[in-house]
Amino acid sequence: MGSMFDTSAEALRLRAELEAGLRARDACISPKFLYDALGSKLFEAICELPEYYPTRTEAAIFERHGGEIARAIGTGTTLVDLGAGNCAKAARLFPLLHPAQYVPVDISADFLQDAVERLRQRFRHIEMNALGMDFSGGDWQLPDIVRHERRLFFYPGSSIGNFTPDDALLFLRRVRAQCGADGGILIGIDLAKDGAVLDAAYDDALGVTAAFNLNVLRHANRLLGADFDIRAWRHHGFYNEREGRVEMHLEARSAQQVVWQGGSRRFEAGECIHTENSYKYRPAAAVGLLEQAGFAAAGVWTDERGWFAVIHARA
Ligand code: AVJ
Repeated sequence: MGSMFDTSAEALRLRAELEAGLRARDACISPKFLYDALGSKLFEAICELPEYYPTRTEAAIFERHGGEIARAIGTGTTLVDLGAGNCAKAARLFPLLHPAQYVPVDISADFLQDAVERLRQRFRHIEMNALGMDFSGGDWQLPDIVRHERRLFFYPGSSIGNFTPDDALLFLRRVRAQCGADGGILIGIDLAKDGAVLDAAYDDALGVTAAFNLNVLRHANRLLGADFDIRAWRHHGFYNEREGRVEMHLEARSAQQVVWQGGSRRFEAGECIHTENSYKYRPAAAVGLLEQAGFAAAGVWTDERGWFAVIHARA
């Protein structure tokens, strides 16, 4: 019989990436590893927190300007939902956008399948094709089942913030290249704001973000057969003003040796694993990034506090 690990090429690649990050002098784990089944649920819980404003603020923008946004885009698109998660954001747009095909894409494949199964019952007339895929690298491509006409890439929630600005540009160029005729992007981007608001949003009073961050070690234990002791690590989430980004780290509470299948690493007390960057943009910089990627920004909608922007750009 097979080993206890998934041996598909994709799984092997993910394990190699995870291991390389753990071996690096400045240890890091890509934020995509935050989203195993439990991680996706913890992120859903984060979105309910009073301190975590992005989801709520973005939803309010769609609530208030959805009609106008939908008129700018038009109906009958191929809606490609990048990082779809529970598909709730896209589902709220269905009654406005009436897409011809819905293509949710997420690295958390099982979580996504469950969500799409439920969605199919509610919207029987929309063709749906879920893709369990990692689109964080530079070489991803949509398969042929995705219609080519009028692709609208939906990238909400400021997930773009996980990329450095340079990588965000490469990512957006990749999206731009796959838009097809009359395509575009509808993207949600978190905006630069007061550091105290950001600090609270990424280090909440309940400790849900701490659990979300620490859970990446459980995921690593499962993927690599590692023996991270979760209790031996502490969550940090804060705004780094100089870099214009929120950072999440896990700090070793004590010196320890972590062992996994085929490797090990010693961490000193106080040593950190960098697990996430979340870049915050000024509106002009966000539009500039889209234009550099070859898009033409067609509409920018924000909330009254100017905390979050939804941007529609044509390919
Ligand atoms: C899903 C990447 C947009 O950066 O705000 C939430 C993830 N990390 N709390 C973000 C996250 C900590 C989130 N994104």
